[in-house]
Amino acid sequence: MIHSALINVMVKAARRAGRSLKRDLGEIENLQVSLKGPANFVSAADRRAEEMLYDDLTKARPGYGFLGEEGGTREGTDKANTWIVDPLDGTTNFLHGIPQFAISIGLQREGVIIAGVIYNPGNEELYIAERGKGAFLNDMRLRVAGRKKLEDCVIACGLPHIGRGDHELSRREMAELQPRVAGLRRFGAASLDMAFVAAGRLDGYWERNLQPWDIAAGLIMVREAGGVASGIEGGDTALATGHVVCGNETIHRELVKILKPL
Ligand code: 2AM
Ligand code: CA
Ligand code: CA
Ligand code: CA
Repeated sequence: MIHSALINVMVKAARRAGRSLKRDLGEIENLQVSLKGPANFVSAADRRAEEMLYDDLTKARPGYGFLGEEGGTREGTDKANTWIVDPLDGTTNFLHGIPQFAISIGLQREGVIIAGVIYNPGNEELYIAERGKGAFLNDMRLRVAGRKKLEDCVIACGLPHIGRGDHELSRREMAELQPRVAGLRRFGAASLDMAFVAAGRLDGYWERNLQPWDIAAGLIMVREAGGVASGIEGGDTALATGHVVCGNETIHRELVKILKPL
């Protein structure tokens, strides 16, 4: 599979940052970990990976803006293009040695996400999407699952952390969904949840109170795999609101129907 020069830049950056995360994973005991807020951990691994991504992406595409979880906004001279980067999505998993974490890189052009790369360095699964060109997992073309009945579906969700989000709302969501699906899952890395939807491993996923870097790459991944990704109310508002729901067209519609009124 031959990808564009742009995708190659993103993949190369993701792989280098991935090697850094793997080195750090080997020594999690020695990593400096601090709290940004309740249950909101950040480690030297997150920061190191983000600086590598900033350096590589900025060197390859001088002038592009950069929005990263740890460093915030770094404006570029090119106002049309912005990298949206999570250097380590699933930090809590990472710090517990649970191999469900990823590097997530999205490229936003004139307000639209046009490319995404999600890379899990633990199992070397590399997800790629480019606008109009499809989504791929290690060069295999991806397609969302085809299940049409919620009762056959495995759906993933997010749960609010201590001190964040609406816990009562989350309980109502669970109470509605749990009895209607084949299985509910909570993996803890938003980018990979969306990549799993793109790959047809999960039939659907929803989560509230996310940030642009959690979902930028995931949104294009799901869409390029033929799925629908939206805000909870069904419009193209996920990046703006931080609430996301996705799946194939039917399951997405079913999820919105249940979640929107709650
Ligand atoms: P992170 O690991 O990059 O912080 C899982 O529910 C998602 O929420 C993950 O994508 C995770 O991204 C994010 N997350 C985890 N803990 C968080 C917290 N305390 N506050 C905000 N976001 C969090
Ligand atoms: Ca974080
Ligand atoms: Ca994240
Ligand atoms: Ca992160």
